[in-house]
Amino acid sequence: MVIGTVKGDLHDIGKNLVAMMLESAGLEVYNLGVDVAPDKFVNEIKAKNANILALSALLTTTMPMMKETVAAVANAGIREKVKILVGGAPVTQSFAMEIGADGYAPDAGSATRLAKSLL
Ligand code: B12
Repeated sequence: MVIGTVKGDLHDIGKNLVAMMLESAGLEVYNLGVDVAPDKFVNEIKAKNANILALSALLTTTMPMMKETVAAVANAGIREKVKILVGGAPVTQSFAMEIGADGYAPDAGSATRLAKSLL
């Protein structure tokens, strides 16, 4: 799994909790950090052959970057091979559906259950 906070956003406490929980649940997690551009996510998905992409955003102003990242994954022709999870305080289930993500979870515990159910 590849995880990161989207471009323009420097919040990482919640994202790191999600990464730690998923790692302790047995997933191989590549944490790209904060302020991650869409093409970097795409390159890492390809390089690591990841089947889950987890995106975090804490700012309403960076939520659109989640949509751009989903679009970049689709444009790279790898949308079918990766499940996309989104989260962060301003993110909702309906936003996740609107941008074409595969799932949303409100906290690290439910993110872990969701990721396992999608695999
Ligand atoms: C800590 C903090 C900061 C720190 C970040 C430090 C760090 N290393 O992360 C600092 C001081 C750097 C910061 C900066 C800013 N911040 Co700030 N920050 C916060 C604060 C107080 C807490 C966030 C946090 O860590 N919460 C604790 C963690 C555990 O919770 P969480 O992030 O929500 O994560 C959980 C879930 O959301 C979920 N989750 C998170 N990611 C993911 C991903 C996936 C895939 C899934 C499934 C789930 C998931 O699971 C996590 C664990 O349960 C919030 C207020 C708040 N109450 O949220 C404001 C807040 C997010 N910040 C805000 C703002 C405005 C800013 C600044 C713009 C301020 C400024 N003028 O400079 C800058 C932006 C910098 C940038 N470009 O990103 C606003 C955003 C408002 C908005 N509507 O967009 C908030 C809401 C404060 C406020 N009330 O105004 N901030």
